[in-house]
Amino acid sequence: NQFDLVIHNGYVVTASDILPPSVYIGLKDGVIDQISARPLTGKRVIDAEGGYVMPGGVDSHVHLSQKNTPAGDTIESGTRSATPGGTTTVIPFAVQASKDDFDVVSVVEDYHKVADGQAYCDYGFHLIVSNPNEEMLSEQLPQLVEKEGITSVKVYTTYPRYKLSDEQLLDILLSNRKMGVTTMIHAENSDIIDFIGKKLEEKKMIDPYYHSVSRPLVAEDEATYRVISLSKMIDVPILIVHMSSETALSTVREAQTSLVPIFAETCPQYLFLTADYLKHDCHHHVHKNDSFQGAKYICSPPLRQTVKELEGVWKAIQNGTVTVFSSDHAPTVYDHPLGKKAGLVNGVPHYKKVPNGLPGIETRMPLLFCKGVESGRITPQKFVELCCSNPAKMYGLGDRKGSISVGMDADLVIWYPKGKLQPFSLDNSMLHHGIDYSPFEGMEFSNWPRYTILRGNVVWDRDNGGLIASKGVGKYLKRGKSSLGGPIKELDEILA
Ligand code: DUC
Ligand code: ZN
Ligand code: ZN
Ligand code: ZN
Repeated sequence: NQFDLVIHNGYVVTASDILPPSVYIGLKDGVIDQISARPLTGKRVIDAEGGYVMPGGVDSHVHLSQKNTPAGDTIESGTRSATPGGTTTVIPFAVQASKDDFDVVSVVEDYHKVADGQAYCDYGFHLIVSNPNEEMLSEQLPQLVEKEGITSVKVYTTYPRYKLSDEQLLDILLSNRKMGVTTMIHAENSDIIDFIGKKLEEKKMIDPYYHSVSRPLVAEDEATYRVISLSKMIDVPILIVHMSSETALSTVREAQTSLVPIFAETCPQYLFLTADYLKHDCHHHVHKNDSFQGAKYICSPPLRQTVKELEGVWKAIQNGTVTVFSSDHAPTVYDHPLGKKAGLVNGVPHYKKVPNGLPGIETRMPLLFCKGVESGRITPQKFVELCCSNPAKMYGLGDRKGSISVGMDADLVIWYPKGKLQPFSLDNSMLHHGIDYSPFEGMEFSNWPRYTILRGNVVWDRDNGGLIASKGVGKYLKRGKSSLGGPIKELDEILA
């Protein structure tokens, strides 16, 4: 019984267990065929040398080839940057970019055309809804669920073009409840942001740094409380994306304690970066002499002010409030007239004109591995739960992605044994995305994915060839419904 690939001599980690290095994993025809206490033989054998063997990462929040982001990463360049960072599945967004475009079925078809044959890892699509009308909710969305396996939508409480009213949010929450669709919500109070924005404008406080001032914690706190209230009313699960506030996370935890199905996502930028990166007079060596470089760190919600605030997010990771750790990879090229430099008009910087978002697909797992697992803040199992298993289950991929179990896709990451890799400082030239910087440049890494395996094939071998997959190996994933909990009560008869 010859396997295509056998992996042994590594600590095999799932969200619940760590198996000893004596275990052998036999891969065949793209799936995990056997997990054995006795030796297995294969056409190829990888000795993990005592490193961790983990499921391939699932990055369930990335923006690739998005129509409204011309200087961003494409499906090709974004997924090229996925497997070298341990991620084997991504879920980017198809966008209802115009409020009048209710034909979201053709919107998704267009995204398929752009993605076909381009991906280096497996992918699905979420749908961003900017205007839910009755007909779209009752006709187009059910088609996307049934035919395309698009079982999640993202909605916004901010940005003029995307922002939904509370009534619109209730409409889509109810519709999603009836279809078993997961709702991702960007929660920031847009009136607070507009109000402060006007004051800053009057005072000519418009440098990149003021982006963070214009979007205070209270904007996230209020909107989080509000969307949880709306979710309670409908009794439907929601996942609040890219959370950055300890107070908002406490509100999530209270809701979870009272058994309301609220899920929270956070991202590396809210654990590792503070707002001083936005200032041109800070002392990070990466900023050199360009006073506009703070624009590289503009994202929403913004980087928070103090390390104490980052600690609040760490607490929510450690105590189980956070369900999903994603990158929110939403980059634009810095030195490009439609990228970050769009915020420099005739040499004058204006934060409002800077596209929001950071690159981070490739650094998501190495950052949390080095600064979470190796530093002892979280267990290896917690890491797998946040980066692999929970995002797979949340978005209807739990039967094939995010764990190491017989019958599941053979997507695996093998890390270096502790101490084997000489710690190094990150440089953008080490990354595989299409972006001319990383916000994490200059940070020290003590580990990195040594091998990444996608459906049984080694696609990343750091020491022998690097990225060895060709584009097009990634396949579209029709997803099922979330297995992470749903409504807890009968639907109110007024809503039925
Ligand atoms: N929200 C995201 O999810 N990504 C980038 C910017 C934003 O506001
Ligand atoms: Zn968002
Ligand atoms: Zn700096
Ligand atoms: Zn995003």
